[in-house]
Amino acid sequence: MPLTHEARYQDACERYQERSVDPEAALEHLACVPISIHCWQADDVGGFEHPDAALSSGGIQVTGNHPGKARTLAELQEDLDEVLRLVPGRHRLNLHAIYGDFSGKPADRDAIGPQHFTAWMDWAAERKLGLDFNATLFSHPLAADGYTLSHQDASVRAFWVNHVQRCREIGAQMGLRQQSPCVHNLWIPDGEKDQPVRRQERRQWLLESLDAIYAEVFPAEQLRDAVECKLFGIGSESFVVGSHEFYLAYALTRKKLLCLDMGHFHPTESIADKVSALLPFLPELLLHVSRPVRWDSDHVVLQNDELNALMQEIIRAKALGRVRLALDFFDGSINRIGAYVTGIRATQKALLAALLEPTDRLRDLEQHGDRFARLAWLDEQKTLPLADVWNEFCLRNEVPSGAAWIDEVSRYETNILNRRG
Ligand code: RNT
Ligand code: ZN
Repeated sequence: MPLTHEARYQDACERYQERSVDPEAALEHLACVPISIHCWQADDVGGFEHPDAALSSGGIQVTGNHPGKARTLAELQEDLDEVLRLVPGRHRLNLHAIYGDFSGKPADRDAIGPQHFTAWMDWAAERKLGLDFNATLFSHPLAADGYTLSHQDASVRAFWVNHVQRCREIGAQMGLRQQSPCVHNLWIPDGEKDQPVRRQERRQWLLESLDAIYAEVFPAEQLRDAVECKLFGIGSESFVVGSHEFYLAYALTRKKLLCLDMGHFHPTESIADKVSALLPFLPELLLHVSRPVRWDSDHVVLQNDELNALMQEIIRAKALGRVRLALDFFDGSINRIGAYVTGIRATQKALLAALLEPTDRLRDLEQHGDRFARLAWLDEQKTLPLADVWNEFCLRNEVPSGAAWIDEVSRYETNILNRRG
């Protein structure tokens, strides 16, 4: 007779309890952590400004043409509803400015306003989802030469300053309506393929643009501002204006959130280690959970060592209240809904694994200098029955447990995605 899930969960609980870990407490904790789900995986960062818009000129790239890409706001919402059916917990939706409701009345980036996002605000309210927001400074003629807020032409800089100001207003409206602060994140593609000589001027222009953008102050209950650094991108291999040092200094002096994207650092550089290095100085961090593979920073997230280490550091620092989790990946070569669900569930599993760590015991061993036992217990932890606790979380949240969601994604592909033209 195969064991029932109940029996397995019971057994798992006992095994964690032997290590002084309470799985029930971990599940309660996990239920309170929203993941800000990026809107841009379902349509390859296309947005709705033009009927056949494709990601362009942003130093980021989507590859693949798997059928069923969302082409309209309605299709994207349909896809997101399917995603939400397959992931446990209550989450947030992270919108980019190019995803507004522009039906019939196109608006340039410097002319968008909250009215273009009423449809999303209604949609999110019905589902009790919080919204986050991002200005879009790519896929636009005024970003085509690789510079936006640090452009040499003051009128181009002013255009983009205006855009980001409008985006912050939209974010503040969202925050007001949902009674939970909207995180507005700013990433710009500015940089160059080959060795510029005006690094200093570029960074000075960016600094001035940012100060102009943030001159308007919104209540913290409505809006939180984050800035995102990067090491390099496609076409910005030699120089990125908004580097880590630049934005770290900016966030520290201007009291902004720093956004750390897991794919924006040197390949062997640990983002996990940055959590405890930055939190003594910054009020909050925003994380872009992603998976770098060679030159790409945006592969579908998996529960790998990097992700586990990141979650462990957040939990060990008791910093969940000060670290916001957002996703950032896009893959057009596989079922896009499957990509979403894989990444969201992987993020939650890594978080659960960290919540199930016998941290008190490990601390104790460390304090007593028993480094061998600390190492051994850390590795022992990896083969404990995480899956049974995870399945319990899924069942309590009425979403498929185990691998059952994979068939659901395939069914959605047959019934919905393959019928899109
Ligand atoms: C790009 C940044 C940025 C984007 C999104 C679409 O390298 O990671 O966060 O991925 O804004
Ligand atoms: Zn990012």
